[in-house]
Amino acid sequence: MKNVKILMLALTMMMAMFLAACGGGKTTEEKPAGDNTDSASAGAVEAKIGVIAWMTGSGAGYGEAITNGINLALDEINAKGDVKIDLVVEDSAGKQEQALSAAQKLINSDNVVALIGPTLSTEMNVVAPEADLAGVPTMGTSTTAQGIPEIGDYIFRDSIPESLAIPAAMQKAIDKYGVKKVAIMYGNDDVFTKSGFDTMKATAEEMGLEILTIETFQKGQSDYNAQLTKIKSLNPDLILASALYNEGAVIMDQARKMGLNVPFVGGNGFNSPEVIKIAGDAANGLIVATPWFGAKEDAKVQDFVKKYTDKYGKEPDQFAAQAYDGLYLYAEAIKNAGEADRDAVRDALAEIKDFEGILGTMSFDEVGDIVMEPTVLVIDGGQFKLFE
Ligand code: 1QQ
Repeated sequence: MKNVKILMLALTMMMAMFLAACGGGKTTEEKPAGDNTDSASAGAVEAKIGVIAWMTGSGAGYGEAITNGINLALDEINAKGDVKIDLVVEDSAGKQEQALSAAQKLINSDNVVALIGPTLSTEMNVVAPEADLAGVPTMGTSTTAQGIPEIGDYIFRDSIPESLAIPAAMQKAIDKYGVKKVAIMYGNDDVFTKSGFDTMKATAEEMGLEILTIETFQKGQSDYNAQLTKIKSLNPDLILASALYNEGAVIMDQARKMGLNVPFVGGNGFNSPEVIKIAGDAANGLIVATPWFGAKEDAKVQDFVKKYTDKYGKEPDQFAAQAYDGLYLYAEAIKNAGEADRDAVRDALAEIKDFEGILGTMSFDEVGDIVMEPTVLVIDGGQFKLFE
């Protein structure tokens, strides 16, 4: 009994010594008086954030919306004064190699605390492993393919995964039109369009739909007559199309021109006003699911729509909204971390719960995916409307 008591006493003393050592570690980390490398003492935490977006070429409309959304958030955040963000923006041109060298420059030369982007999942698949290895928090605001946040602990996204959006859009379309037979079209040279296809096929099978044909295309293709002629001859009730806006809009235009007037269900890439700009009336009948709906009766949403429209002369889309909330999520994480340190910002980001953004109330799940509810929209009369 006595021996047990002595043992307990020794353990308690060892524990106390251990705790004292930990505490001592913390005090040595405190900065000496006069050191203002961390401006928290001056009121605002200063942080440099790198943005990689598709700014030139066939997907420049995505990058424009993304950087507009970020810049609007930047003005507001910096005006508030808790956090002072400095942005460094790089164009990836929608290309893997360019996205990767942009990331390397931002991480190693500009020494950013965190990254937003790149725009495409195809690009993110090469940037995220590099950023994760370097311990740089990275948030996709438009990357929706399966498996992006799973790349590593530093990788997050506030964009809606295809695996959530596509089944929601398909279910509504099936209920409304009594769909039984579908044709699928997808770009087989892009990570996002392939991932969207996997979800479309699996969901169609689960829902007991008959898949009449599966047709493929590539980025930059301009003629879809062969695929569409075959699809028309099979008489589907609905076309599932996994495409970026440029190819998606041309597909719809050519389909309508040959009298193929069935509804389309598209993924995230199709959810852009650029589709209406390119295809005009031929875009009517496109159904998509999105966390963003600009006509929502919500003060925060309407305030954002007004400020964005005043500043840029056009209405924001989902890409602008996700990017706007993305910078706000970082601002919140940096404020909570109290310092512009990559690890501290990563941890603070992972801990965000119920953040009120324009996309809704947001939290990250355990892998770094945002939890959100999609709304299903349809293009009708040349604009996105609620699909009911
Ligand atoms: C992805 C996408 C694209 C539509 C972004 C522009 O969702 O690549 O994941």
